Amino acid sequence: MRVALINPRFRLPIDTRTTPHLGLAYLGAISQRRGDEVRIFDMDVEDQPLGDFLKEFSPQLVGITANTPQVKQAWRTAAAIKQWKDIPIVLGGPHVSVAAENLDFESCERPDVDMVVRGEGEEGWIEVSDILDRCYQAKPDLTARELMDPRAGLWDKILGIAYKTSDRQLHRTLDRPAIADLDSLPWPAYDLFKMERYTNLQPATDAVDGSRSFSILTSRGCPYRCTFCSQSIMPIKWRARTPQNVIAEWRHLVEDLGAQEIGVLDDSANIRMQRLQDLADGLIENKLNHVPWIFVNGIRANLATKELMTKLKQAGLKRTAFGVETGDEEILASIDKRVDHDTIRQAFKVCKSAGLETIGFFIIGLPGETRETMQRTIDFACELDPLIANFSMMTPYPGTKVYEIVKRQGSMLVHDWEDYVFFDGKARYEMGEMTAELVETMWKKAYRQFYLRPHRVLKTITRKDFWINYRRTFRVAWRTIFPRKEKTELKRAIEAAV
Ligand code: B12
Ligand code: SF4
Repeated sequence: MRVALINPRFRLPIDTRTTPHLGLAYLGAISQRRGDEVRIFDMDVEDQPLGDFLKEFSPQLVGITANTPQVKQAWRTAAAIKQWKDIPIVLGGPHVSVAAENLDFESCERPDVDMVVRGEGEEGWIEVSDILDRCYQAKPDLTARELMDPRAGLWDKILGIAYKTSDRQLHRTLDRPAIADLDSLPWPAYDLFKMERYTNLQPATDAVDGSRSFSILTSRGCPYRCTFCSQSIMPIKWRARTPQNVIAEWRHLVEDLGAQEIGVLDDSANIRMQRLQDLADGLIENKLNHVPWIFVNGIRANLATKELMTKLKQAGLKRTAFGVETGDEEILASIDKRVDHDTIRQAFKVCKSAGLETIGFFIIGLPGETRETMQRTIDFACELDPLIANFSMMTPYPGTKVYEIVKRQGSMLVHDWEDYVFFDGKARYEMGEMTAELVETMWKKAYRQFYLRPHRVLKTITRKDFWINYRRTFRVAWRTIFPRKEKTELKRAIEAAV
């Protein structure tokens, strides 16, 4: 069967980097293993018009990924495909997986979307593909309308999906359990991407050629549930691949694909510290520790011991992120982060003494914030002094506790999913004494206060990475402080690309 996987075009209003979509890379790999002919069409880097791609490849099944700001573009893409031919179109990804807010149905209600796969997609995707393949073998020119005929009853046994039958009725099946054995999954199919068109994954190393920068996922899920974190994809059950399985993929990235850096994308890689120790030993024993790697997303500060971080440094770890979120004790307790400031201080100290670079993720505008609490966050960032401080404007994603709180007690300022991004300097909601103006002022102050301290400026301009990429760095800094006002123009440009 010919299968196309699409990443709908969605560039942030700042000069963002592009990186192969790991979710699509996994789905592509699993379709390849099934024996399908697979193409990934990443509209962020493609120059071929969608129509030409469809005519040339003539897919029989299309899967489109969608996080929240991308979902409308996913619908537009689906509409363009249906105009070409009535083939089945399936959506997946973080946005459409929020069944609690009926966001699976929101997409299925669109005339051009047939089905949504919620959560981790591999198993559902294969079951859908198996059924379709059997149907196509019996009748190669089947249309989606025929496949979605309620009398055919093809879909009701597949867990974790929502779909629309051709009588326009919406259906939802029970959630699918988490994938138990992650070692059973194939490795992401990087051969399906035009690797030379990508930059590297922010906030990884600047100096690395995008086609030599790879991501890896060594575990899935997170046992915590911070109130602001969108966890619609990964169930609360944390699962890990075995160190042997991870090392085999690592070797493939380094030796076959020439990786110059590797970004570990796990939500919480250090839940089991012994596993990471074993992984580190394996990287050292297998002489894979010469390629620098980074914990891109943050590891738990309460599980970052000196022993572990020193061993990871020996294993090639160059930089690690921590989700610090806030400098205020009460706000920290209110977001269920389950860590305290002294533990965070200790984690940064341990990393620095082990010779590791650090990244701190901070949020400006959490529920209950005041000017003083936001200032405490900025001051705490300066005290920790990571190499990179990233301040996000609190954006309440559907399905999170913050979203519930804001719906009940505040007022949302955004009503368009395309505006659910957090780097364009605009407050997303107001609540209590937290006005949009205050949050926006404090967000800009955060960047200014952190990066314009004299020792910081000196540190920045004496780094080699900075000079290799200084044009881009200035552009991003400028766009961060002065975002493009003509958002509509940006949206028009994106829409025109379909
Ligand atoms: C790496 C990353 C990025 C990277 C790369 C994103 C990318 N294209 O992959 C960058 C830095 C660019 C990025 C940017 C943003 N990100 Co981001 N990102 C992540 C992160 C940390 C890992 C993504 C990943 O690779 N996961 C592992 C793979 C295997 O999972 P997956 O991609 O979700 O795919 C699986 C399922 O979703 C499903 N699936 C996905 N697509 C499809 C399609 C079909 C047809 C099917 C059947 C199934 C399916 O099956 C896949 C395999 O199991 C996640 C956190 C997380 N835990 O996932 C956040 C996350 C996806 N990001 C998030 C957000 C908010 C953003 C931004 C909007 C932030 C912003 N700046 O404003 C932007 C949006 C950028 C854009 N262009 O869309 C949120 C999304 C929340 C939401 N409701 O949409 C997440 C979940 C973080 C969080 N916990 O809040 N991100
Ligand atoms: S912020 Fe980090 S620790 Fe908290 S739920 Fe999300 S991934 Fe887990």
